Amino acid sequence: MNASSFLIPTTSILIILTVWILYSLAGIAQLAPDYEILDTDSGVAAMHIAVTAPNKIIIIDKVQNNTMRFSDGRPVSTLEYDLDNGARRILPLMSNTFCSSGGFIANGTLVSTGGAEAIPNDNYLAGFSSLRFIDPQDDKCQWREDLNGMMTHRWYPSSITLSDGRLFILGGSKFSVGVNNLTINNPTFEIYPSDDRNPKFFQFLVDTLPFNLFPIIHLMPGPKNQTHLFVFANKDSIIFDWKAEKIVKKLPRLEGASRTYPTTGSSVMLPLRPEDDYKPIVLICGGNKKNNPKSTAANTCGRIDLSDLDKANWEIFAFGGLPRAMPNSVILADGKVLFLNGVAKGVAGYNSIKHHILKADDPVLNPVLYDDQQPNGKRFQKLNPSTIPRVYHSVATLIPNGKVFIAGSSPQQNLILSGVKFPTELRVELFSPPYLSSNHSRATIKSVNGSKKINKGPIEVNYDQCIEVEVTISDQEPEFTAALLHYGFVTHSTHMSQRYVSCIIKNVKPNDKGFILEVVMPPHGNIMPPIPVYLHINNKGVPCDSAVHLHLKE
Ligand SMILES: *[C@@H]1O[C@H](CO)[C@@H](O)[C@H](O)[C@H]1NC(C)=O
Ligand SMILES: *[C@@H]1O[C@H](CO)[C@@H](O)[C@H](O)[C@H]1NC(C)=O
Ligand SMILES: *[C@@H]1O[C@H](CO)[C@@H](O)[C@H](O)[C@H]1NC(C)=O
Ligand SMILES: *[C@@H]1O[C@H](CO)[C@@H](O)[C@H](O)[C@H]1NC(C)=O
Ligand SMILES: *[C@@H]1O[C@H](CO)[C@@H](O)[C@H](O)[C@H]1NC(C)=O
Ligand SMILES: *[C@@H]1O[C@H](CO)[C@@H](O)[C@H](O)[C@H]1NC(C)=O
Ligand SMILES: [Cu+2]
Repeated sequence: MNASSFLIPTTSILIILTVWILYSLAGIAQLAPDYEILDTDSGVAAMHIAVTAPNKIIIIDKVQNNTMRFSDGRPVSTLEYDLDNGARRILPLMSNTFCSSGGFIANGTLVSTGGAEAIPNDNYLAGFSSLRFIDPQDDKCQWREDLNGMMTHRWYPSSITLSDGRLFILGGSKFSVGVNNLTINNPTFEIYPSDDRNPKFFQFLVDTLPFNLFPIIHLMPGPKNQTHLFVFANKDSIIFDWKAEKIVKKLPRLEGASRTYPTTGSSVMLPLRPEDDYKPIVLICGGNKKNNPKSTAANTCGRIDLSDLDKANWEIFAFGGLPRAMPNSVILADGKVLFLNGVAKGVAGYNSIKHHILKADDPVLNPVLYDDQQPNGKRFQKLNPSTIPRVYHSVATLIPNGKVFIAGSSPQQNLILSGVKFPTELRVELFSPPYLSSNHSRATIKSVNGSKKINKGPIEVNYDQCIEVEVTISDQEPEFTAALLHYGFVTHSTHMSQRYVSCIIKNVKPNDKGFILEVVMPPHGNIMPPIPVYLHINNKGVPCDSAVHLHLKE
């Protein structure tokens, strides 16, 4: 071997080593398996999202200068995104969706509720009292709008599907505002559909001013026919009977930070499990003590067990060691909760370029994973960071393959793609939670209740019904669990109607190809409302490769 032929490999090894060291220092090498860029341009900024079919997500923005245009050049504000091939189908709307809520109703229709002022230049009407309907069962579905579908103006309201499959719509203000106040507050609720055209007064949203937009609502799990909701705003919470229109219980204050807009935290109803008698436990994490861009975000969570309302009280503990405002909270296929996105400093609201005001800063790039089955002190695990800051107006949701769809971040009044600290983020990421790097095999669902037509529209199932689920798997000794998930309508850190219900598996029978599982559906609509859901089958905590779309019916 002569000198020069020795030199070349040494040089290339050195280059490779240097590159590797630089990558490792930047933390990029270790990121690779967890995050992938699904798309570089979501077409519209992802302010609101809802999974509407196994491979479809509806993305709703406000009216702004989005990259996706109609043929006449007007900006698009909503579209349907295809997870399989990135196809985007434009969904025209008449009104401005900034910023709305939404949820599914019993017939499977997604309803979007409320919005903001007209944008005459782009030919959009005011959406303050609009209801918008879309039937995702239909491949060519388009929005239908009723501009006066709601009885009042609602900007930054919340919605949740009730046990009877109707939509409960709560609060908001009558016009756009940075912080809610007595003059423009809308302390009422209404239910869709309903013959009653009077909004109902809701004192709690007066008592919780000013940090009470996008209030947190969870459906109490029953018993059957119960009409109770958990409602939280600012630092306070109540159990409210929507039928009797009465407060059932005022719960103790969650001391520390405020947790709703603009001091925004995030909340989930933890997984409901038949073996625990569907014990309702609510978790709320993050927020801020002060409505101040310079204020460090809350580094605590509150957890409250609501199974005995007289004893219910908040347990307060550290939020995985990281302060965070504006987190997203995504319940994963194994029932753990992923908190991601958001900032360590500041609050929700628009930055002002003109006045050099950043409402929020110090993006938190590491998700934290919460496991309620662990003892206090061991519940959180910090995960590898993303490289993409996601501040105000970012979203995330579980999708049927067990990954997490992450999009958005849009903290300026208008779409701005460069020249500012936090430009509008159009990149879409997929995050693979730790369960996807496990070595246990993933099940494949082959049929449900005898039907092989899976994920070609939701399969109807009934409460209490025992359905046969046929799976194949390479594991000879699998340990299955089953759960129904509703992924919810996501905006402003509020994951409306998101719900996880584990299901009893009565029997597992091997057959020639795999196994037949007898899975029992939940008993009634307070456990899981009668809407489209996804059935996830896990093996040793590892999700199946694709959950199956079901529609729970009475
Ligand atoms: C909208 O974006 C286009 C580029 O996509 C730009 O040319 C135009 O000036 C923008 N309009 C406004 C009002 O910001
Ligand atoms: C579901 O109900 C909504 C609202 O009542 C209605 O607009 C829609 O057409 C219905 N969809 C189907 C598929 O029946
Ligand atoms: C409430 O907010 C509106 C909109 O910003 C503002 O015009 C009004 O003066 C405020 N009222 C009070 C009492 O602060
Ligand atoms: C629940 O309500 C339905 C219809 O309103 C009624 O038929 C049923 O008996 C009720 N069940 C219970 C447990 O109260
Ligand atoms: C999976 O298996 C590989 C090779 O056998 C091993 O190196 C790795 O640590 C395993 N991973 C987990 C999460 O158990
Ligand atoms: C499920 O299968 C059972 C037995 O074949 C049948 O009686 C039932 O109607 C099916 N349920 C649905 C919702 O298709
Ligand atoms: Cu907003």
